[in-house]
Amino acid sequence: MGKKGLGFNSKTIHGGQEPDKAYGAVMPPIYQTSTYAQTTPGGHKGYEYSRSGNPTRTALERSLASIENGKHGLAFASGLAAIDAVIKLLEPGDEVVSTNDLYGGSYRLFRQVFEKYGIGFHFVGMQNLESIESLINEKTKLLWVETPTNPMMNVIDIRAAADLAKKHDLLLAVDNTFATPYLQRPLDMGADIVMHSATKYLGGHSDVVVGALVVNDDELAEKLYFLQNASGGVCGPMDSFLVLRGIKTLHVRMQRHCENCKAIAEFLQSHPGIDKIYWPGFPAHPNHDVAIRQMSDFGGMLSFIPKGGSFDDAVKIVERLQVFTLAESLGGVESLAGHPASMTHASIPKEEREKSGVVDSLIRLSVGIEDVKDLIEDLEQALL
Ligand code: P1T
Repeated sequence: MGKKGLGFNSKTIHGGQEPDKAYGAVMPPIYQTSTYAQTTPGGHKGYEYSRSGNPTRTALERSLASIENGKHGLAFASGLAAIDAVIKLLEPGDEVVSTNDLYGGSYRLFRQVFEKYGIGFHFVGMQNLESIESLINEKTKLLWVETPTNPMMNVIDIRAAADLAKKHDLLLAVDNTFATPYLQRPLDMGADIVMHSATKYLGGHSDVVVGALVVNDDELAEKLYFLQNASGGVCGPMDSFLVLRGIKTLHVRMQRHCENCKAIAEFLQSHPGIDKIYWPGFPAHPNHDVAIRQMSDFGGMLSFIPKGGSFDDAVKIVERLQVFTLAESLGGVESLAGHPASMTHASIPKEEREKSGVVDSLIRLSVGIEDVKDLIEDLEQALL
């Protein structure tokens, strides 16, 4: 049947991949080179300079396109470099409507970098389509959706957002970092651009910082490729190799992340020291139905608020954890705990942050793939 009709679990391993042409290496070699010999000016074998293209990066870009069911993949130096390229598609005077609950670094890039260049941003709770639509005007060019959101775990209906984008002739970009294509494939649901911090689940081992975009449209791909090369925030060959290697186990890791996270969500729900838990797998989660419709499971992330709920209470809990590491980032094999108000979301003004629920006592967990009993025991002792 060839490689065309492969299922997702086979695509993570084979999608877009071929043995290396030079010696048949099964794993893509790390072409650690900045440049390529030419026989005559312009006489090269497809690569001339590693900002414009590198065979290891191409291997990653093909894999990314394959797992997201897209035509074109682009790999960047970080998730933020990938977002930067998307916003550079716009012109001064254009506007973006974005989720109000999103990674603090994305918010900082929008507000503190691109607003200076005359691009306007509106932030809104996107669970309600009317609230998105009320912000759309003739200047609006892009909907920026993160789902599930970081860190409040809201789930946004991608198909509904795609319908809205089509109706108003807007681009729809979906940050698929939390879900990964194992759980949801936004291009299949009508998105124009899917974005990743590949630093997280795609890399999967907390050893690399990489970003990704995947699109179907040839013209859009051409524009993004131009920006990738012209601005230069490209993914290096070693990092490309690491993410490719990570992707090969994405499906088995995600399965365990989801299982462990569910067990921890249920443990926290039964714990008397917990006030609120944000995890889309609970039937009481306000977007549970959308999550069931568009995701194949609920992922490895959750957030919670301990009873008492002060900044200091939350800090004491995360300091007591021993198997969970207190650290920024997520999506690695090891479990991490974070305190968004002082860490990942500190660049969002307190007033803004609290409007979307990111209060001082919120704790975020990236549940790893360790023995879940060890994770639960760790939380038990930290919550005392
Ligand atoms: O860190 P970088 O690879 O540049 O990706 C930025 C980014 C974009 N989108 C989402 C949803 C993210 O979570 C991130 C990075 N987030 C963290 C570092 C964090 O701890 O939340």
